[in-house]
Amino acid sequence: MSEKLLVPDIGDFENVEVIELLVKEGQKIAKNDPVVTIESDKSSVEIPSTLSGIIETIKVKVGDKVSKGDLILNILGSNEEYSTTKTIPKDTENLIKEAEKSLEKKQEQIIHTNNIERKKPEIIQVVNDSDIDPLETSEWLESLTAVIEKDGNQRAHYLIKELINKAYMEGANIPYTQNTPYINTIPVNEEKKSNGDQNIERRIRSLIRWNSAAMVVRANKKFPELGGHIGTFASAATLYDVGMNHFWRAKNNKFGGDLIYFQGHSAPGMYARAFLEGRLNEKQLDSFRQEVNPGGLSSYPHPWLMPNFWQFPTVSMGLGPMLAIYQARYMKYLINRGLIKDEGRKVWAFLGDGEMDEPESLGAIGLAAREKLDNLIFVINCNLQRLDGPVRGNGKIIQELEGIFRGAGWNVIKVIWGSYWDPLLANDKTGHLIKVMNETVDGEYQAMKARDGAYVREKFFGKYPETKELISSLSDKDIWRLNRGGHDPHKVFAAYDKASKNIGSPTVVIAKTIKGYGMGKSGESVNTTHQTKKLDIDDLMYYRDRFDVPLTDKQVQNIEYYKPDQNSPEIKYIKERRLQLGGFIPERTTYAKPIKAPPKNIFDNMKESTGKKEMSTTMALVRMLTNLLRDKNVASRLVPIIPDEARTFGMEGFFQKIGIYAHEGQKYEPEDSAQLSSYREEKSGQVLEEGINEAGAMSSWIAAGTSYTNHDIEMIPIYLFYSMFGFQRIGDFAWAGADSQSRGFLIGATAGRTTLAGEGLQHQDGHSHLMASTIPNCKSYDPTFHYELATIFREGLKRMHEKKENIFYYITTMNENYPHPAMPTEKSCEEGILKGMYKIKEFNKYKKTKIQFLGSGTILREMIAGAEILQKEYQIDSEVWSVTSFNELRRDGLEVERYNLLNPEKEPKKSYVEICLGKTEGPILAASDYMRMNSDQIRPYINKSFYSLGTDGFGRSDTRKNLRKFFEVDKEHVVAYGLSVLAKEQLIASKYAQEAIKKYQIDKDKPMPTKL
Ligand SMILES: Cc1ncc(C[n+]2csc(CCOP(=O)(O)OP(=O)(O)O)c2C)c(N)n1
Ligand SMILES: [Mg+2]
Repeated sequence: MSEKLLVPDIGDFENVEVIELLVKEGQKIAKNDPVVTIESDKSSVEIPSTLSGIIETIKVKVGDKVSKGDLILNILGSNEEYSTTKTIPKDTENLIKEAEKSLEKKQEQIIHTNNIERKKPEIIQVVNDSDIDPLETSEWLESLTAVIEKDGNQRAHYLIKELINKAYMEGANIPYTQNTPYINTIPVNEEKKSNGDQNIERRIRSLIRWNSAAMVVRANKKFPELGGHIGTFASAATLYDVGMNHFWRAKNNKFGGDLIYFQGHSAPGMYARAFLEGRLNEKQLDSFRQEVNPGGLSSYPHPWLMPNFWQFPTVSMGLGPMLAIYQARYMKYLINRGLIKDEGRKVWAFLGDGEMDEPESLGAIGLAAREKLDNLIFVINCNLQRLDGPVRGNGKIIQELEGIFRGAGWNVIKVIWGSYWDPLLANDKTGHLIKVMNETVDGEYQAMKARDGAYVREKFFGKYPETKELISSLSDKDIWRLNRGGHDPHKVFAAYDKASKNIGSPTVVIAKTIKGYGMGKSGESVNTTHQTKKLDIDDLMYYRDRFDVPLTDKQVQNIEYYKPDQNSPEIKYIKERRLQLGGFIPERTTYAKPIKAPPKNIFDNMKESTGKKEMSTTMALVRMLTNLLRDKNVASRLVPIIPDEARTFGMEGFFQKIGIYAHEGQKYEPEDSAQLSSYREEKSGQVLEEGINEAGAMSSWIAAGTSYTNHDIEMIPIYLFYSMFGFQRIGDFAWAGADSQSRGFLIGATAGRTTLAGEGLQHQDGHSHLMASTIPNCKSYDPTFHYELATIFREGLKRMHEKKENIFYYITTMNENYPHPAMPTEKSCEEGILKGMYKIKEFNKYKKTKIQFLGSGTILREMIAGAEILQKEYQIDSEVWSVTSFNELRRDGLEVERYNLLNPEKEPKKSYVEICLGKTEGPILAASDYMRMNSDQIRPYINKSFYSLGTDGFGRSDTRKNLRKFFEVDKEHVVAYGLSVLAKEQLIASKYAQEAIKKYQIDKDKPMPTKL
């Protein structure tokens, strides 16, 4: 029987144009197959079939206007209604899944709690002066102990929670704290023991410590200007070594590899380890920070400079933590979309406690918890110092971070005290030791480690008679040996073990260490540690002795590296450990297959004139993406990323079509569920809808753009944003993305100072191209017409994703609607579009006077209109050039100029600008919707009079027409300035210019827009 397919609810729109028929009569279709594309002036969407069967008749054609309820086609043989009633409703299904999951989890927990071997806990009564009834307190505590013993921690936790709830309901104002006492999170009896050989691991660690310090000292002895850091790695060596020996699995043909974000300025430690592993040689160590010649070791992790070694640039504080969070999120995205296997891979990020002050460092921790990123582990090295001094001299950074992360929903593991403290804490029957630990501020902790055991005895243990008594049998040396958790491999191992087994939330290991650990008087725990890059002979001797490095005094004086023989137990051990863990880390490789670029004709509809139909380039881009989603090679690899602007760019159709990624699916019936573009969240959703979060969106873009190396799958991220909130907002991330060799598209939508009319000063972008030009591997384009955009986009797909060039594209698109002409048929047009300019129009009627117009973006249209007026009203000929990229033209010019200067004896090469304009007649007037500096970039590469117009100054809200008049880039100004230029060049009389200025009411006395 025949069924009707009607236009569904398309939201607020009526009379929307059909722009494509995607099916034919007689064709067999399945439910959800797209049948037509419709386009309003704001967005274009495909209408999917709600029925399956054979198409009997199609009732619409291209160009028809349709509204809700109109008949699209008749289908024969359908017996399926578009209805969800036959399946379990989405939210019910989710509910069932959720319930099943939580049942499983509960059972797991019960098994887990029963398995823990628990030492009978002793009651530690924390001394508190405000305790008005200590006896009552101890009764409560005893009851709690009994519960823990009998029914376990979970039960105790439940009871406490109920008590708090009850007190809250009774009106008690209970102060809330996210903090636990200043001791390790993992009790001694629950510490998982390492099966490693501790002696040999210590020896290896000592050698790595020595070699990394030696590398920095040697480099600075030779060239004192080079800089470098010793103190940071010295504090973090154990944190890294335990990971390297026991936890971090490398990428190989069987496993995707854990991803480790190393703290930027601990790089010397990574080089020193690679030296022992035989991956770097002495000569390379000696070229630390000398990166100009091949083989030098980069100052910090920079994949651009060491593309086979470093994976993640981290040295700009705060980027690493955010990038790592989004990397972990992206890994889950790939898994949930079925693009990679779930192999239990982890993302580890090493951060400094000072670095945590950066807003970015904490900016996305909520997302990590919300998305249950249990594949993510932060390790914060709390050496209590940053560059200038203490991180929190008057407070406690570890407690502060604990509160913040716990509050955000993370699993927090504090590693504060080393094993030597265990017996003291066990004997602290009165709770005074914990009391001192809680009371002592970081400034004091730091000062103590800059002194000696006697000082610690007096200042720390001396605070109370009970604590003084506790250490009465210890010598000052014993006291000095009381170690911090982050320097104790047992404690670190236990923390990592627990972190890597945690399910359902991200983990942060907060480890307490000493900055400059082992550096002695000149560098340990002192405010200047961070910048210590030279050690004198006494310090070096001390360092050697402290870590038992087997070097003679003479060798120490020569600051020699130490590498044991290939067959030594140390080297064998280090290699065996890495073999067990699958290979070396860090190592950057890629085995991703290229994505075949779509056929040339995929964007053919963009080469035709749109006739009278008006369209913005943003809309043209969305159309292109819709086309791409039909290309089987490309479709699944697209990663559209949007920070809450899909509707602004007319992309809401993507919500239904490919879904919004949501790790928990959609637990609710969306408000607009009846509509075609309803808000659809799905576990396998493709769109990354990041919310109002440009930094996060950019981090996702980088994760997806480096997928080819981190996950061995080439992906095509396309991040669309308000161009004003692009580079200037996330510039540092863009730089990191470039360093990481991210491949993908950045689309600065609603671009241009006057093209975006109503939004005003903070929205109107007149400079993003200049910022884009600062990044060497960023190709940027400012196209005007749909075929230019399509040509650039396809080339980008080909170069980046098929040919695997390490470049990325920044393309601006606009929201101005206008008709688009057909692509010129000259062969050179495509080449010109890609190189940066081509001739789009020539006015040739009078052959008297001529001017060359160079226009970019929407201002090109003002120039074409101005040229027409000049021809018609002033008999002046012109050639109009569409400049798709002043940036690319400048790059070409720079290179050609350099070649010519370096080869004075040779025939000079011509820049592309000169090739285009060298033989043309008349002066040049260039303009764009950006600052004049944008077009001025090419001035040096053409030996002709060159003038420019642009939108220098603060943006402001007004109509497009008024804005263009204000910034003097409308067609009237093009005419007046054009005449003036010709008068100045003595090609016409000045009276024409004067008349035009008057005619168009151009106020000569108005100050420069930059002054308004
Ligand atoms: C955005 C940014 N600002 C400043 C710096 C310069 N800088 C490098 S390391 C450092 C101090 C880092 O302290 P912390 O994070 O505690 O690391 P630690 O060396 O103590 O482990 C500073 C200010 C930088 N690299 N990046
Ligand atoms: Mg620090």
